[in-house]
Amino acid sequence: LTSRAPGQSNNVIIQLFEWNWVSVANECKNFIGPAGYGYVQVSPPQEHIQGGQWWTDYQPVSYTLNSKRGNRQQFSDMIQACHGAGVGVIVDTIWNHMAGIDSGTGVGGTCFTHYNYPGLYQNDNFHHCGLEPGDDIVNYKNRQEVQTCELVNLADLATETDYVRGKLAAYGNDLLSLGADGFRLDAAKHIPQTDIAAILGKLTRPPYISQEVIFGAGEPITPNEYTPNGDVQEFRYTSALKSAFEGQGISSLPNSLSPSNGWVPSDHANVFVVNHDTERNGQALTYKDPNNAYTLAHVFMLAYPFGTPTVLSSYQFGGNDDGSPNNGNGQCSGTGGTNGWLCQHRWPAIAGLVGLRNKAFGTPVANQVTGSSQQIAFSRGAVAFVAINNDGNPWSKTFATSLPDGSYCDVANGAASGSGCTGPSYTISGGNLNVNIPAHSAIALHTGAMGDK
Ligand code: LAG
Ligand code: CA
Repeated sequence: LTSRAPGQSNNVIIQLFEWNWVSVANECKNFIGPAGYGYVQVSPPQEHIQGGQWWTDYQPVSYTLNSKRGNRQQFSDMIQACHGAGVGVIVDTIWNHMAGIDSGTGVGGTCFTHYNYPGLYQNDNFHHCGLEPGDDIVNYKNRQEVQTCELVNLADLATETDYVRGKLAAYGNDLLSLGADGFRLDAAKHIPQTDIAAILGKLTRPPYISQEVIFGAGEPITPNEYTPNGDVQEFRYTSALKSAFEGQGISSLPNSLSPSNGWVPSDHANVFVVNHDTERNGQALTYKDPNNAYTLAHVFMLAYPFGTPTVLSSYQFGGNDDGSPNNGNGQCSGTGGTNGWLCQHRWPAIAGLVGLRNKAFGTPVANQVTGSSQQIAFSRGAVAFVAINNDGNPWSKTFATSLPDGSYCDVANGAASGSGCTGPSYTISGGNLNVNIPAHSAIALHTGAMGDK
């Protein structure tokens, strides 16, 4: 699948966190393709340590495609099924490290110790940075320490060596041979940018790349230095959404996206309201937040043109370590999830705004207005209009929209269906929308979802 690339329309990614391969394949066909999403990002497919926690997946023990999510055949079938539905597959790929535990047997039967993976890596293929105790990273202000010591005790690969680069590229090429379209490079900050570039240079074709480089104030390693390799995840976007929706105000969000802010530029930024780590560490809005802020933040992310957006689709959890429900079998029902799954990608406001984003692709923001600091509205060219009211009071106003006159379905609260709408509809007259927007809600209209077709 090469017709869709980030930077083109239909580029929204869904992170299907912990969904097994069979369930991803089904969901690509049943919903994701028809809804106009561009990609799914799937959990790491390589063999990993045993255990019930979700994070076992981030402790590789071999590059055999045997994981809790399924086997090689199921992984390959999933890619074909998603491609058949017009959806690309981005693979969460771990190039920085192997396991963190001292020894064990992987889910595919591979026996290993911390620095010995038979036939693959031995002691010399790892960094031993010499920091006491345990070689763990402590000081993020020290570049060499961050890249050659251990991230939470995970055995750190010597990515400067040809041997290790060859193994990592071979793994990447295996994924590509099965049709993978992109890689999310886990812990990219812990690998020098030039090491990643060297590994990418050994690939048989260039995949879409999204690198996890978490910005830290005062740290020497910056997200921007990784842009020569591809996209970089901009965690400052996640933080900005959280603080804006939780009090600072959403009316000034567009200012924080200006090119002068030092963030990864729009054409290299991969952004999200939340990912699987920030969902657990308090650094992002989550499905547990009150007042609809989580959903409204998605409306903003999808409507306002900045970066390549990823929508996390996850599951309800109590403890931070809880693995996925239902044996990893992702399940949705109608406009939501079932059996513990949340299926955020099906929520009307999120799926509806993906349609709006695709329709508005390439059009500029116009008619931007604010009310209180928690209210913002704007149109996209002459095809879409969005108003977000994160205030505790209603927002009553006549908005200029630039939309053609007619009746529109509100895709933040329903969808077009046949000749009508499943939710509210609004009339544009003389290009204007006269409306009373309730507290903590949004309205989204576009020419691809008219109510009087
Ligand atoms: C990532 N990005 O850089 C992932 O997004 C993140 O989810 C991964 O951590 C991390 N890097 C390593 O790939 C996750 C959990 C950690 C977990 C780790 C390895 O957030 O909590 O660590 O995966 O499984 C766990 C224990 C640690 C222990 C470590 C090694 O929580 O206490 O030291 O395993 O045994
Ligand atoms: Ca490293």
